[in-house]
Amino acid sequence: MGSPVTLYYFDGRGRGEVIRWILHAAGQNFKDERVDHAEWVKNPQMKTKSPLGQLPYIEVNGKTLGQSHAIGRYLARQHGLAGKDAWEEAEVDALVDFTEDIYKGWINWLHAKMENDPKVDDIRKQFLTADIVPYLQQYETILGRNKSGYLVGQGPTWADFTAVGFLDELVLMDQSILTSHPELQEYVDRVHNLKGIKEWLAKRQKTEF
Ligand SMILES: N[C@@H](CCC(=O)N[C@@H](CS)C(=O)NCC(=O)O)C(=O)O
Repeated sequence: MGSPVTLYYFDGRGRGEVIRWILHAAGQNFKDERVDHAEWVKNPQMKTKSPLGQLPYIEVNGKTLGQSHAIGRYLARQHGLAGKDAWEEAEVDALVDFTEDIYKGWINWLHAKMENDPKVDDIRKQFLTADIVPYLQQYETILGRNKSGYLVGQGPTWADFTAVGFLDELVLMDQSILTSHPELQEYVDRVHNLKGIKEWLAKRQKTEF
């Protein structure tokens, strides 16, 4: 069942959420330590304590590991959520990186919004009407080709958790975004209904991001 894990992240979904999904889907208990952002900014010791000066990081057996994708890969491998062989693992990594590329666009919009950037509406429009289009098409193509209902192999992997976590953010930006993508809506529902994820989503506190 893996060694006890403590996850340190801000009180939000962000880059911590995929780690939570992996652990919840795996049924592994963990300590979900929420770091107060104001405290993080004013207390430099908190940054020093983290392995790379950033969040998220995990603590396992007295050791710490940073970078959300390294953490995701490490945990997913332990729980059969990283692909069944080296090739599938590489495919999963490719899909995680693919989602990361467009997730950065979402972060760009979020920062513009939080900083009251006067260009925020243009950034949002460009992102929702242009930037995400080829990504949504690719997800549809891959799901259509793979037939299992998931992006890689015959079952869920953490590539699905990063993709659906991202699609969830899109829906929060524009509730009708998946209306013209019924296969993606079904995919999102399928992942949301996975054991462990479903229970987590039902009890998760609402946070801004
Ligand atoms: N590539 C890193 C990015 C980590 C990152 O940007 N963390 C942000 C929060 S999402 C952070 O720690 N910000 C506070 C700071 O840098 O002081 C990962 O995926 O973990």
